Amino acid sequence: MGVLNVTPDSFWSGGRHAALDAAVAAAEAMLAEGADIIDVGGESTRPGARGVELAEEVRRVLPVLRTLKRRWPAAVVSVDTNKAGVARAAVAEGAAILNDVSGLRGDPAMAAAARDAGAGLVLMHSRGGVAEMASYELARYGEDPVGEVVSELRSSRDTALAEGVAPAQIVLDPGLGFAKRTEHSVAVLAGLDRLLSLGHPVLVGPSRKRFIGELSGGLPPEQRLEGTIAACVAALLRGARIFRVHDVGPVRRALDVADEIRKRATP
Ligand code: HH2
Repeated sequence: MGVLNVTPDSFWSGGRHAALDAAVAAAEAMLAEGADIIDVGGESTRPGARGVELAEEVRRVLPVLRTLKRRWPAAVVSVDTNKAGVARAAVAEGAAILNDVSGLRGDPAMAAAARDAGAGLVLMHSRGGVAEMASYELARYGEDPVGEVVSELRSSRDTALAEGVAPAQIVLDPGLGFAKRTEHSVAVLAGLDRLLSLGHPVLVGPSRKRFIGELSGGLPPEQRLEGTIAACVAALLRGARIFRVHDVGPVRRALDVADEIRKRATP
């Protein structure tokens, strides 16, 4: 899953494509490099980011989505939003997946939007609102952080099911770096089997995040590609199947090799 941020303020400048032409060119490059999904997002969750009004988010996301679907009708496009209004407008333009970083906490109508469209629904673990969810403010856990993440995601999943979303529509994401210090992101990756036990495919989004920098001795975002690849490969071997990344080519090449070995490994 290639990240296409149509925002002026996302944390990694290499993933920011606010102008339509730049966004379409970036999507074309990611598709050529082997992306199976393009994830279009119009609202940054970087710590302290100002929330975006519905109309502004629609204005950012829709023209890009429309252009992508016109140029590549078979492309699978997801929309990274926690607003049901954006989600409904996006599926009307051909988005196949709704990626909700709030795990249905942001807008209770999101599940119905996924249900009515028959769209895929990514439920990511986070805590708090947009401005604080990617900070350490709410990274307060007891003895079993992974257990807390799994149980909070289970309740998001149960809300989706209660709203009539089919189990096969749902993908779960531990929300790396969201209300998680480095130790918590590492713990959820190491304990991915506990999330998989809920019975849904798992998506991970480690791309160039702060925990990767911290684990590599304090590197800035531009030097976090190798760490990103390592996290994706480790997650693949722990059962993740969708990888949300800025650098589609390098990650795809690494995962193709690792996956071949995984498939042939003796149990
Ligand atoms: N991470 C970000 C945004 N959306 N969605 C899912 N499912 N999983 C993630 O880990 C995830 C996500 C944050 O990264 P990015 O989009 O690069 O930054 P920003 O929020 O600043 O636009």
